[in-house]
Amino acid sequence: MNLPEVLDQYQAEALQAIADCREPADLEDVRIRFLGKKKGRLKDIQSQLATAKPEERPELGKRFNTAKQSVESALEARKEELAQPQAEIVQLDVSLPGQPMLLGKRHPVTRTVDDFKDIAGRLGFDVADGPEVEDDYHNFVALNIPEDHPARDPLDNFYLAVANAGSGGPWLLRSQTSTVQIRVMEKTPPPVRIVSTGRVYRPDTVDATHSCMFHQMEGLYIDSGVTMANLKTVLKMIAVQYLGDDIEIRFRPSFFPFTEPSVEVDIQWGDSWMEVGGAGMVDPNVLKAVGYDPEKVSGFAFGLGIERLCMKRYGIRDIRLLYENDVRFLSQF
Ligand code: FA5
Repeated sequence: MNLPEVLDQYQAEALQAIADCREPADLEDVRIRFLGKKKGRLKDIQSQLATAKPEERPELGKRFNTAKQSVESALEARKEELAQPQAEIVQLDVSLPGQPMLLGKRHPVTRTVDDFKDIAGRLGFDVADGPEVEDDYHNFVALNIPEDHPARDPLDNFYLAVANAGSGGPWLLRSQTSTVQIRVMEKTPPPVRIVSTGRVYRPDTVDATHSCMFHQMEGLYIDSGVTMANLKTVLKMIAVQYLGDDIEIRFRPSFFPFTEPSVEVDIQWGDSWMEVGGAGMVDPNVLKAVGYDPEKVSGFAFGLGIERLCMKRYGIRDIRLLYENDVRFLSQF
């Protein structure tokens, strides 16, 4: 056998012997047999190396080192393997109490959404749903928002790259839940009494009270003889049920293209006020767009910002805390 063959055989036999070891003590025997300084097999090979031709020696030297290293690392690896199961057996004490399972909780925004649905349900509102990817018609046109209105500006909306593809576009991530008013009225004759909660998207500059994604609850009540007094009463009842009897709520005259008259709704926020929603009497043009007769029915609509109401209830001063996914913060609620 020439030297490379001897090395191959040496390596193969050593690796097999290592794999066969069942105890750390067996491993030590194998180490002595193959690597031992005095009588180890390596010793023999080393002496053969000395007699090799000088020009073959560097190559053979390399081969020798590789074989030696592979045996050494196999020994080391097997040593760790053999140590492990034993350690596990020693560590496993079946009488110890188990690790407590961490139970998840509902996110405060989810809780607020659920609370609002409950409150609205008790006031006689059904729950409706609508898509987050909307077409231009439901987000703007049917809501009486004309082509040149600033609310349609590409800088104020997340238009989608599929704009104009297929029918119905341009498409965008809805900027308000008012879209659901239209979707419900399109397929339901009056009377209608619904709320709809969900995510909306706007490229607003993020600060303590603004996020690019937030939630709204839309409300819509259409029947004969619905008045602004009904709207104010319903909003006050929702605020009191969610925030308590002593909540101060204020209505400010405002403008929305789809309501006339329109108001903005504020709640007490420290020494000042926080805007939490918009509302008003549904504009006759909107009623006409869905085929209702504005001479026969009237109604109110409102859109509340869920996060801001949640922040008021739980004393959260910055909306960003709700979306940082910090379990230490979220587990407090
Ligand atoms: C609207 O979105 C109207 N659709 C509301 C409405 C519905 C009016 C029905 C009339 C009839 P506005 O843009 O003001 O209105 O938003 C309503 C509420 O959403 C705000 O009062 C605020 O509470 C919340 N909101 C608006 N922008 C943000 C934002 N970037 N981050 C968090 N909350 C926001």
